[in-house]
Amino acid sequence: MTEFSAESGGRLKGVTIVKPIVYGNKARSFGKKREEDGHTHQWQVYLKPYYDEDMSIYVKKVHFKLHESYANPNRIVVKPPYEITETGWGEFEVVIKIYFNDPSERPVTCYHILKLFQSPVVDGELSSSTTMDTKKGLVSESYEEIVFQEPTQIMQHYLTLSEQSANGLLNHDTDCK
Ligand code: SLL
Repeated sequence: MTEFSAESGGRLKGVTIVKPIVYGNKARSFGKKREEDGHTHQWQVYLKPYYDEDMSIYVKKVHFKLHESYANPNRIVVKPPYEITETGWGEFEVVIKIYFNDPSERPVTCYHILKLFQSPVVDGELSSSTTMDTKKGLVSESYEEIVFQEPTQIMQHYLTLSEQSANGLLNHDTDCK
């Protein structure tokens, strides 16, 4: 039995739940600079579960903050797929802020450098990878774990339900060795 005390704000003592996630972007070159706006690529930036679970059970919304050169840089996605498709010409940092269905759970922020061009140097970070695939185009992804320390009872319920919705491993380009 896990200890549950009202004094601790209804949090489950000693309970830790970890959710593996993947965030990143895909990009495809137009092969030329577009006349009207100078854009060169179409890209998608996204957040997805590492296992094929339904994140909407515990995620309320995902806020993608794009570069200020975009007309409306603050994009909110309230249901999966947590993804934004855009076109552009440059690389920049995307701020991905994840809000949870339990408002007492603080939002988690991830930072992703949107990649359009394959750089000649290999990524230094072990948790991220950039690959070039003839079918998928460029894919740049990071692996992360959201750690829920002493969640509330309702949050634990959401997190467990979401795990039960998982069908197994999704296909990922990040090699987490
Ligand atoms: C750079 N620091 O100079 C970066 C900025 C900005 C990217 C990249 C177009 C937006 C639009 C776009 O790709 N902005 O025109 O809607 O490389």
